[in-house]
Amino acid sequence: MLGFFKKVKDAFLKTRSALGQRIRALFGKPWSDETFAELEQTLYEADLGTEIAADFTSYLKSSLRNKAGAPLEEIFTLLRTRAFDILKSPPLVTPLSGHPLVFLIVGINGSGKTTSIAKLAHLFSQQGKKVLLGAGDTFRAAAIDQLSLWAERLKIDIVKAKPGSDPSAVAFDALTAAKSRNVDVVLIDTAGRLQNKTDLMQELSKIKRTCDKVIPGAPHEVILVLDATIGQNALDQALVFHQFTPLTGILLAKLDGSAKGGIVLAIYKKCGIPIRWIGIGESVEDLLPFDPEGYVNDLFES
Ligand SMILES: Nc1nc2c(ncn2[C@@H]2O[C@H](COP(=O)(O)OP(=O)(O)OP(=O)(O)O)[C@@H](O)[C@H]2O)c(=O)[nH]1
Ligand SMILES: [Mg+2]
Repeated sequence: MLGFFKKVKDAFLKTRSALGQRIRALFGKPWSDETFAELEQTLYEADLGTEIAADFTSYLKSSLRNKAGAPLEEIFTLLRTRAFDILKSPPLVTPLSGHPLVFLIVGINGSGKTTSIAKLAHLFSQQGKKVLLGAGDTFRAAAIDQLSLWAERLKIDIVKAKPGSDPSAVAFDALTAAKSRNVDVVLIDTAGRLQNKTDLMQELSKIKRTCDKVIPGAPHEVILVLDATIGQNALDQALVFHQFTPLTGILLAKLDGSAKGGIVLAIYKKCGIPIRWIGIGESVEDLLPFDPEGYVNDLFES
């Protein structure tokens, strides 16, 4: 069976094989303190972040204390076990019966929000669910057009308003329509925003409050779409968004163009937010559920 990383494109495979190879080279000979220092650097370079790099290194060091000459396979197993502990994630929220599952999709400009909404809409439609889109990015007419085009292509309902109107009002209308039309899944698009623009970040809290007024508990899922190609910056973004609108999950887009696979673990560790899906291209089929087991096995492929 194809491994998780093998399904994504060549660029990303580089992280995996490079990491496995370096660990093999480091521990394929008698190890010393220097070996562990190099391991820490290697993990850091694979974008696992300083915290994980330090944590995994000290874990390995103490686990191997009296085990000079332990086989390489044991070293990889230790690393995988440590990674699994971080990656345990809860299932998606189940809304109250009779209510649609509402997703609010957030992120910085150009991270891949609108395209990811189309992918999710396609995924849920394929599962036989009735989907409705909310064009909550009212900032630009082109954003509304882009989502409308996807709705048309996917033959899915969309609720939209004039450019410049209040995104909370769109969310209100979308959820009201969803209730009356017996929709299963609502996906609300939002305008891209930089995490340092406080007023725009507060706007997200307002959209969230509005959703809750129409459907108590909504949005059930607040998904941050992150551009995988930006590496460690993604971590800062996740933290700030999480502060303003507690996130329930992350969709890591553009993983096809990235060699920054280690960021997944760094995000879990730092924010405790599970990665739900990964984006691996520009078409609606280019979405995969994140598979922690496949990811860890492939990241630390021995
Ligand atoms: N290669 C690749 N490109 C992607 C992926 N997801 C999105 N894109 C591309 O990234 C670009 C931006 O995507 P959008 O979906 O418009 O991003 P956005 O976050 O909605 O952008 P704004 O609304 O302007 O903030 C488009 O050219 C998409 O086709 C992915 O998984 N892989
Ligand atoms: Mg958009």
